[in-house]
Amino acid sequence: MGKQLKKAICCALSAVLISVLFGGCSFFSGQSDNLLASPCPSGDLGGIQKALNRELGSSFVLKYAKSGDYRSAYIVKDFDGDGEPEAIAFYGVTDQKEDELHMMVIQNENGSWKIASDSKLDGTDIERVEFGDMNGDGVEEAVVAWSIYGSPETRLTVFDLGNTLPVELFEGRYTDFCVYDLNGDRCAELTVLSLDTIEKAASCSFFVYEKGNLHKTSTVAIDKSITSVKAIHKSSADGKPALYIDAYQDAGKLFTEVIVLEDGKLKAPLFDRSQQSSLITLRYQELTCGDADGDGNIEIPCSTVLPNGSTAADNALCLTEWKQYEKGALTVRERSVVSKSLQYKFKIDKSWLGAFGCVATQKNDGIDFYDYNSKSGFGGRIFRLCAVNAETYSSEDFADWFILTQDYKKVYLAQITGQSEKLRISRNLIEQQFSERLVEENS
Ligand SMILES: [Ca+2]
Ligand SMILES: [Ca+2]
Ligand SMILES: [Ca+2]
Ligand SMILES: [Ca+2]
Repeated sequence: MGKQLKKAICCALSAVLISVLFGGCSFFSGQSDNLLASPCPSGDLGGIQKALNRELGSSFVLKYAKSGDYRSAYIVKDFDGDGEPEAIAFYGVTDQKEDELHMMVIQNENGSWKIASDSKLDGTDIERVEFGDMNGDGVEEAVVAWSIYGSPETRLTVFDLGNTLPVELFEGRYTDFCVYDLNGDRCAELTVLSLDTIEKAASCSFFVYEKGNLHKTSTVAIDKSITSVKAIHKSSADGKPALYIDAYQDAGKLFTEVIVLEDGKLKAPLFDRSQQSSLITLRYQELTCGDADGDGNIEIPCSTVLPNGSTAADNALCLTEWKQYEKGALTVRERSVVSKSLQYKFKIDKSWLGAFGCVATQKNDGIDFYDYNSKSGFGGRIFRLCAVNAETYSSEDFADWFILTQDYKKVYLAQITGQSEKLRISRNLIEQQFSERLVEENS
């Protein structure tokens, strides 16, 4: 790796870091189309920009991806596998009648950046860019998702950038997509989720590289009540690759669709064909899948409303059962009550089921736990939890509480306020069952 490259990467990283830290920098902005109006980046990134300016003058604006991991003005990567970096930049031509979207590949030749190719895309905006080696040559292809201003339709184009000119491997519509090795052959494939709001249909399709193109090899129907996708998790089920799609249903509720590959065919095992539904995982809090119990496997949060006395529906809370999909079924790995603002959870032992109720308190994202039994109903309050802003926390205000944990944002506290008929509450137990993390970081 040459000094120039290291410098370029350092610049790119520091620019991203600065923009993450200070928010306002146009380098990482999802909205800004106007980098050139802001101060030029220094060093080699400045070299890339100079190359663009030389080629295009000033009649262009850089286009930034609206979401995903690649949202900077230039993506610097080794696109052809020769060990040296190239850059791609997306830009719109401003002196045309209609906004034209282009992708430019810029190469570094003996320390100076030169335009290698310029391709016109049919859209006006970049939605997201992802990479994956789909043809197995050891170099990643680019999946460029784009849209046309004012149109709800989103499309993606897959480019092989390993040649002098970009080669288009695929182009088609998508609602969401994922680049992941779903068949375990060490090459990535493209899985495309499509919603057809007019036909009221939803499906996932699987695209595999063969002889210079991506070919659709399998499609599976999924729950058509999906209105939008919150997240697609690249994970596994039964030791094989699997996708977990967290999607919104009509009323803003989340559920999860699992996608696996069996004998080359896509399957959606949670989709009940007779009911045309996957709502077995429907939940009332905006929880996404994750590794709740820290065993390395992903779980799906499923919820049921807990007894809440006669408080307003807004203050009701759920028992969340984190279920692992394995051997064709959902198995509970952890039970917990998650605070209304999703800031912390309290793990519930199986022996507690049916013996407690919960009420959310608006102030400090609190949870009050109450005694409960099926005969006498909702009883007295047993203990309380809350999360106080670290800036405003004062120990005098919480003299009867004890601190569970704290970080630079929040102080998490608990207070024992009564006795339960069945549950043995102690400070030690509350400390054990409390967690300020809902799921492990890398899930
Ligand atoms: Ca290269
Ligand atoms: Ca490749
Ligand atoms: Ca594969
Ligand atoms: Ca787990």
